[in-house]
Amino acid sequence: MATTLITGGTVVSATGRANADVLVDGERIVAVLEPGSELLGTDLKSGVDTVIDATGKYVIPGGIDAHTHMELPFGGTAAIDTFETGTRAAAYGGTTSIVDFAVQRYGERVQDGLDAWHAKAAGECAIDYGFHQIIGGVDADAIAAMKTLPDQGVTSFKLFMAYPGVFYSDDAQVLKAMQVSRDTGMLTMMHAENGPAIDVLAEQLIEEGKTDPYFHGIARAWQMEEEATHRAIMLANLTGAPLYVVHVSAKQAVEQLAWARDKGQNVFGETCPQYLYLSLEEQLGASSEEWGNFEGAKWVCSTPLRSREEGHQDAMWQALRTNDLQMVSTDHCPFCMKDQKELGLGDFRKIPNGIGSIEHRMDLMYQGVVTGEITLERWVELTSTTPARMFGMYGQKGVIQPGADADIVVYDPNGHTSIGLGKTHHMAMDHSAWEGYEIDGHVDTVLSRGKVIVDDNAYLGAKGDGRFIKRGLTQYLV
Ligand code: DUC
Ligand code: ZN
Ligand code: ZN
Ligand code: ZN
Repeated sequence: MATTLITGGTVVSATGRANADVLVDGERIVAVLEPGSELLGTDLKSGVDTVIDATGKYVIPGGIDAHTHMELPFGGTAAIDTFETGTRAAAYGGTTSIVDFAVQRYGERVQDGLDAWHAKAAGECAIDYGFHQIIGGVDADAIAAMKTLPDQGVTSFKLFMAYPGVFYSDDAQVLKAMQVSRDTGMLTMMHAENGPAIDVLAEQLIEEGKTDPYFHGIARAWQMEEEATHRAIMLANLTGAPLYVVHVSAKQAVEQLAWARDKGQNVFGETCPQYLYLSLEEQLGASSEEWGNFEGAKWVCSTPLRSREEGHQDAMWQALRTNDLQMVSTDHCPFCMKDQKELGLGDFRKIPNGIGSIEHRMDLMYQGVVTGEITLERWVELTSTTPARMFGMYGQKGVIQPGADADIVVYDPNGHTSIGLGKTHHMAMDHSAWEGYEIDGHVDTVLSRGKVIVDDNAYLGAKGDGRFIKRGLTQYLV
């Protein structure tokens, strides 16, 4: 097996940093050594196949994006990144594992949805991948099928309190699914927004002629997120289900999570880069020659962007510091403006919801280190270590230690990354939600299970490198 020594760098973990060399043999890390260590009396460097010089750079466990939607069917179209394009873009950005959402839609069988996702991903991925299961209809068949998922390495499922007629579960269905979560140890992931109420508000706005993308965020008011988050917490409390709330964006929703956690309930939450950096005010002001006011459609996602004046973005950073939110995922759900987002010209309700960020999550969160929002160690924790623990992969993923998969990123704090079309954009969308963002850091080298797949902006991997990750139960509860 080929051996690689990553030498001279600062190895960063969730709990500290140290100058150390990392020795890789085949697909695994075999040693983390004091710099200049010898093996059988000789300098290690002379005995290995490849030496990667990481002097002056950070050596971190590869990023884990636990919330992605390759090819998600939505609003009469489908997310534009395939597993091939989406995972390659992830690799460029220092993400070496994803957990994508297999979809069961109304009227379909759960197992068929999961099988379809395996078929889409197998042989296509640049990096390792796991699945959560979206449950689109909680009935007796679905409940029986859900109980078989942990043995298949799918240890979490997602319900939607939003999107009536598409993915929506009512409270009765949520309750029944949470009972399965309690009985099996599977994590209940919740899209917490009051969908039926949002749909009424949206319809009223359209009737008033308020059709621009900005009104998407007005209809999806923070009260709709706070209320649904509270309801999910109480149903989880009643049933004893462990709860993970996805894409938290409202400061009031964080307050709900903090309240439940303070009482000792097993409640967790993630936010996404868009809720840390982008705002409703910027969406209102967005305009371009090509699209006019419709330019704001590029930022239509759910939960929506929130008002900066109301302080939601500051509250998200604060929650990441205080651990009221535990991790950052992208909710990568990319749609082009042309032919996709433009379906909602004249009616914001028809804009496919989603932002593509899989390539930029590690950089965008590193910028939070540069600006002093989070520490270097917290960066690693939020983007890799906690996702691994939360979703039952820790030890294999999320850490640099002997025995772990050699998923490693060499990150250059003195490098620079300019985000935008024609620059770092390897996702399939025809625009970037992050156009013009400048990052004071750079992903230099990416190893996936010991293989260098990105080096100096060059992709050296191949589709099919990535394997399915059979996940265990969340490691937060045991
Ligand atoms: N939110 C999005 O922005 N896109 C897909 C689904 C979702 O909940
Ligand atoms: Zn969602
Ligand atoms: Zn999502
Ligand atoms: Zn560089």
